[in-house]
Amino acid sequence: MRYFEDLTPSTGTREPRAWLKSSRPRLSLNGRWQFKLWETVPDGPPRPDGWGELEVPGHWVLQGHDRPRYTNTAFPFPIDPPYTPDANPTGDHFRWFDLPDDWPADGAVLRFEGVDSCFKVWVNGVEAGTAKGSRLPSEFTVGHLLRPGRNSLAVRVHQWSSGSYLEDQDMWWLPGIFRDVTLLARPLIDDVFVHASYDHLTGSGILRVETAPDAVVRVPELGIVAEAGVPVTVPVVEPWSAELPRLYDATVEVPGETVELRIGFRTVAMVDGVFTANGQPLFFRGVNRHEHDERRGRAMTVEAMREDVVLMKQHNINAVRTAHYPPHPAFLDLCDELGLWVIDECDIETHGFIYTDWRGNPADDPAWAPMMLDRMRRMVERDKNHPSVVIWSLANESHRGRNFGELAAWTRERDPGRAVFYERDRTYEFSDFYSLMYPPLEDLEAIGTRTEDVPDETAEHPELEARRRALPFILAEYAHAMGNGPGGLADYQRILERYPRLQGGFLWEWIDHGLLLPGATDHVYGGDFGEKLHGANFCIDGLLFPNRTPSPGLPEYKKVLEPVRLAGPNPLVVHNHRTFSGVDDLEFLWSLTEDGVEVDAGRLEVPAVGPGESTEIRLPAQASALSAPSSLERVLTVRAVLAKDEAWATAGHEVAWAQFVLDSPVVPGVAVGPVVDGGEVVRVGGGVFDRRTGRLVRLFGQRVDGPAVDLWRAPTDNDNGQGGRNGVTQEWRAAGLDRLVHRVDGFDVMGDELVVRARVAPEGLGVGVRATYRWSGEDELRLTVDVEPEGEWGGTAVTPRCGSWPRVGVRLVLPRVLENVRWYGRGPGEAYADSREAARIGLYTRTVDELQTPYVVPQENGARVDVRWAELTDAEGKGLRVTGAPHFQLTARRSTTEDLEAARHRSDLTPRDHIYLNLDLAQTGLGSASCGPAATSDHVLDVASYSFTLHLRPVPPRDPGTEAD
Ligand code: IPT
Repeated sequence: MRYFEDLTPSTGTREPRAWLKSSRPRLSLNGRWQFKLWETVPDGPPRPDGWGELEVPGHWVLQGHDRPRYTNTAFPFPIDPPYTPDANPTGDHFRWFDLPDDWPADGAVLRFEGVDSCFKVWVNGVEAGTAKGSRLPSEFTVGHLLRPGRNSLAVRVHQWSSGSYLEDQDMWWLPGIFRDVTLLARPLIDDVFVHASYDHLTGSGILRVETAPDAVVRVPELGIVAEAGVPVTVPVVEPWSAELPRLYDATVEVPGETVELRIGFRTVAMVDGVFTANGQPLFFRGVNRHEHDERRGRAMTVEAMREDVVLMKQHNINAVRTAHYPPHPAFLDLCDELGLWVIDECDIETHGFIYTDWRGNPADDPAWAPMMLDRMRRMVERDKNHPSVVIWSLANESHRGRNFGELAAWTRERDPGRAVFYERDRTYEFSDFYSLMYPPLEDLEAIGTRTEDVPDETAEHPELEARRRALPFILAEYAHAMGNGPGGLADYQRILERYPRLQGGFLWEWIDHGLLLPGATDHVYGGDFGEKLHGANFCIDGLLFPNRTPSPGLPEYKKVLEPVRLAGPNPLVVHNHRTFSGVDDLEFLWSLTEDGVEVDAGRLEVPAVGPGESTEIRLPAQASALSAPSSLERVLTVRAVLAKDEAWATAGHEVAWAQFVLDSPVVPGVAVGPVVDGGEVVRVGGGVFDRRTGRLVRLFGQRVDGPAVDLWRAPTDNDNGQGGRNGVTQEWRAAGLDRLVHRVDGFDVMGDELVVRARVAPEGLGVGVRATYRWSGEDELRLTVDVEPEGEWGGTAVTPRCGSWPRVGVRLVLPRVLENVRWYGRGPGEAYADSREAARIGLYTRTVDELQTPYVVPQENGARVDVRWAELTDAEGKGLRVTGAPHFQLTARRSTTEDLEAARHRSDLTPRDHIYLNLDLAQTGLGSASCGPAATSDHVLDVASYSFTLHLRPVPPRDPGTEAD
């Protein structure tokens, strides 16, 4: 059998061990290599001759050779384990390197941090070994193959191997040497296993370092000089936690080699069904993180890794699941240093066997146990010294299988100091946690109260069922952040925080996997190359856009996760939701605004508030003054910001905030003047109406068109549901909301009012809405719109049921020059019914282009909610002000909803010559039905009668003396 198809994990590799920072010589072999791609596996060893070049680490498919491929669950080859197709792209890599003159004569190790998916190595033409396991290190003993001076290194990488059957994660298939390659002088200290525990009752720590027998362990700061293997008690030590990531520098030394370590003292334990660290129950505010860089794929730079950790910390995230494979080891160093709890997940996922109904699933076939155990060992051995890693995850989405029993048993024996996790075996027999993905809120609530239904798998096994029911719960994945979304984060958080059994969750997922191929400006996703089998844009589901800028889901998550909560206004209650630290790192600031303009501000004295505690503070009189009546809205904002610089943010960085509307004045009315009937056109309060269409054609001297009732939006990925199945879009389309036709039924001057009656209804169906527009005004316009459904929206034997609308409001077409938007309402970012926690009341200025959220796949976006008023003006400051009575939602763009709906990539959107302004009473929330539940009923816009009022006023040109703001 060919080595890339057999079930041998590797040949010629060394025993797995920790990733160590050693004083012994090392030579990086990263850089430009020679490269040749074969369509099938070639015969004979690589012979570089007229080859091209390739950057290592890197994926050849992102450097102009072949193409990347995205499937979600499906294997992109026939399921016939362990065999691969003839078309097995194979990349031959070759380079020369010079061995430094002072290279020690006692041997060398060649280390690969990650090669996807199977490779063979030759040093100076002699085979050194083979390995599989893409996201895990392999080391080969090569000293005997080296010669002084110039040496050659050849690596043959096969895209497909038996290992591929274990690597069916929902991500791009990206072959290549994608992590570092290093030549190491043979280690004298082969391995180090640090055991550093913390006793929260006494405040002491115990350090024991298993390593080379004659080694000396030193922790200078603690005055420790100890022998290997001998436990040392430290009477007083500062523990490590994600909140206070205290690390102690240490060394392990033998003659000729020093290894540098950073030690964190901490103890994790399961206490009465609760997972604890240093004696306290843990609560994960987590994300699932794939390694992704829009140009480099999974060949991550340390800078990008640091950016990820810093961004997580800045957004109140305290935990990461390394979905679904061990990350580059430097990432875990950053988690130790900056403070994140880590679930380290093994490089195992056999998801594609759903298509054989799990027949042949490697996880349940003993023949595959060595391959699986090899992966588990390589992960645990590599990462065992990271205090941040508190849970080992056996795999993702690989169904139930006996091999997991073996992995769990080995792991528990090797490292009793951590917990073991596996989600997809519904007995949870091998897991220390109960877990699910994407449950609806009701299910989560039932789990919180331990009243969940018995899974089929444990129904006949009372002991297993009793064990399962006693387990703490982790929400492994939820809130699918695909496209515009997720919605419902606040609802999930409320439940997660309510029940001690629920120890937090991990949102899916950190970053969009959009790829920018050389020279391209649009991100590609599945199907862009005409592949027949692909996962479309299902991997564009992150809180970050592919270029690592936050998408609106990230600030929303940050707000919902706040570790300090502010309630009030007076007294202001400060709740400390942290586990280990007080609030003395924070400064509390208040600000009073009138219609968004600050009129007073100050600092609050907050006494010490211990973890889990709260305190009440009386606000200074001027912060909550309600005395002088004002025609402006007064809002108090309280913010908790970092008092001093932290490693992950500078002083002033906001951690938490709250707003309190102190008084909302009544919106002043509009003066009413006569309606001037001019035959074909009718004039009311600065507006000119066309009798035939019932529409406003001129407004304060500008050409406009509309406003017309609008019920449609460009469906979001979450509207569409998973694979277009369980979404609302289908229902909305079936009811024809995407093909509404307008007809004017009445155009009547009634006293001082112009009343336009219209019917808005879909082609081909009998349902519709009656829309009544009532216009009045003198220099300004007042519009009241009544919308009333008629017909069988509830469905009949022959027509579909439609229970909700995407939006209810009006659409108005404006001249393109009105591109400057200033509004007072929630912002600065977009918000929707179930994703509006992060939007705060304020005065904001953006251009129409800046109001767009650049989703990789265009869809509804950019709504601003609770808008009291908004102005759209031209370069001179002249334009239009819309005021709600009291509020409305604002969406403005240069493309129509229909353009947005048709576009598959951002470059498909060509700006039109107008601005399309949607003024809505409401929209349906977002939900996360692209993988999970849709928006809950309280966030859904039911089919019903609605009425709303808007005022339109001219904005005069700016006085040239005043500056634009
Ligand atoms: C779940 C997978 O674990 C994850 O990799 C990703 O595919 C996610 O879904 C959706 O993007 S599996 C699903 C069947 C719950």
